[in-house]
Amino acid sequence: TLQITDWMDMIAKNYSDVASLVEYGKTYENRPISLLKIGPTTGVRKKAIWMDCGIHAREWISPAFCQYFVKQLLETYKTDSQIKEMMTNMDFYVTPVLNIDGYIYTWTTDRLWRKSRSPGALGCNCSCDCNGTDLNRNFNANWGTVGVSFNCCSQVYPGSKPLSESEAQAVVDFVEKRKDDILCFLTIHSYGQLLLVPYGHPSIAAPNYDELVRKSTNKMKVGLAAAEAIKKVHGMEYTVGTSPDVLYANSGSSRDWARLTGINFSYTFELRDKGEHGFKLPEEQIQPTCEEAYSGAMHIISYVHDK
Ligand code: ING
Ligand code: ZN
Repeated sequence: TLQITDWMDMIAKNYSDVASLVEYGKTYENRPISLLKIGPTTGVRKKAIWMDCGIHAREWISPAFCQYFVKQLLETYKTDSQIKEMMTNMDFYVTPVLNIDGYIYTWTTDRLWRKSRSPGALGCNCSCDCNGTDLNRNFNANWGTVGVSFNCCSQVYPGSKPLSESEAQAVVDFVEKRKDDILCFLTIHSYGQLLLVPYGHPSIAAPNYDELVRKSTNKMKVGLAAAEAIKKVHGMEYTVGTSPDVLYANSGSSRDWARLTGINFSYTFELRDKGEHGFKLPEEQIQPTCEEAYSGAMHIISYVHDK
């Protein structure tokens, strides 16, 4: 089995007072999809933070970050009063690897695999391995309109219909049920050093775009200030904006879906680097990348908590 699965079991066992495993779906190859729910049971209904990693198989720094994030929370909440207060008021739902089938495939067969592992569209055949749907094009958010290809061999094949993939459906089922409580939705990718806000579609704008990126009450900023917080750690520059602003338009992303469903704060993190090593980020950069991203994520999380 996946080492990360063993690690999740270990965390739930060793921190059973504040951490538990929740299975909320199955992958195409029938592996359980689980998250760690972090936060003490208080007897009152709590707000929550969503974080998922490993929606794209080859972006290995992403699952590493989710594990770092969980470890930091659990190792610091007893002594750090701010983390303790946040954990009292909010649960953290963290999925370290969403696309488990694809992730395993990157270890066994093809290091640069991106998509799920389900068979493509009916009648999809070519000499290459054309399995898989881009899970970050499969959500119900302007599905199939921009930044996709209906060639099933494409890396950005959006699937035969919205939510054709069980992995995407699992996220929707879990989040929909709790959407009134989820204050922010963070989905972690690599690479590019970006903090992306809704929407990926060029002709729609989030009503709170200004707050997501720039300014708000009390001169606090969210996106740009998160990028500042990241820079303070190891000097790395992260760019903040929508996908069409910073790179290219896309549709069907989980970030856009989360914003459309009413979660006001929805961000994609694109971790290191800017392309020098790309998906094959050197081992010595894992720790510093996690440290800076933690600082950026915590800026956003404390903002939505205090708001
Ligand atoms: N990037 C994301 C993707 O789904 C994205 C997000 C979209 C970034 C458009 C920039 C522009 O393609 C990765 N790395 O998966
Ligand atoms: Zn990605």
